[in-house]
Amino acid sequence: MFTTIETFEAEWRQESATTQKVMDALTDETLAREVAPGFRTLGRLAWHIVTQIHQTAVQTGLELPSPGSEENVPASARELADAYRRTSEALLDAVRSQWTDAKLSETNQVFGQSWPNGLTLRIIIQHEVHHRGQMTVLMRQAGLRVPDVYGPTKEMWGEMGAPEPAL
Ligand code: NI
Repeated sequence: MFTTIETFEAEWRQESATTQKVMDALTDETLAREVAPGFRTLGRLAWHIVTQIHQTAVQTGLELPSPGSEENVPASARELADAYRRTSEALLDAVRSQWTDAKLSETNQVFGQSWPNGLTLRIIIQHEVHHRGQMTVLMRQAGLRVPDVYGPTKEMWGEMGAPEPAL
């Protein structure tokens, strides 16, 4: 869990910039791509990341604007990516303006569990990273170019003229 706002801010800026690259690579045509029949589409998965930032954070008492309901998935990739940008910035603004480091060790009921606020922030990041990984698989299957997340993509190895690393 986080014990200082400074360490959360550094990690959130890095992870949300990476998630933004993934969101920015979506297209209107690929939003409806399903994981498997009856499972979340690529658009719904992306929107779940956006709405859960807000849904989780407000349970700690943080106040930030809602991006909209989880049921109303935007049909526009641009709209979805913009909503992620606004919501990820709103979370950081809320933490920085409404909390001090001491607040991170206070506990709140989140999804029925007693979590220190610093743990809730950690879980928001892990939840996002988990679904972001699912998104990049679906994006590959949909024929989209996937941005680098924690290292170069297959395309980037080729563009760098370097042999791909052994698996
Ligand atoms: Ni989830």
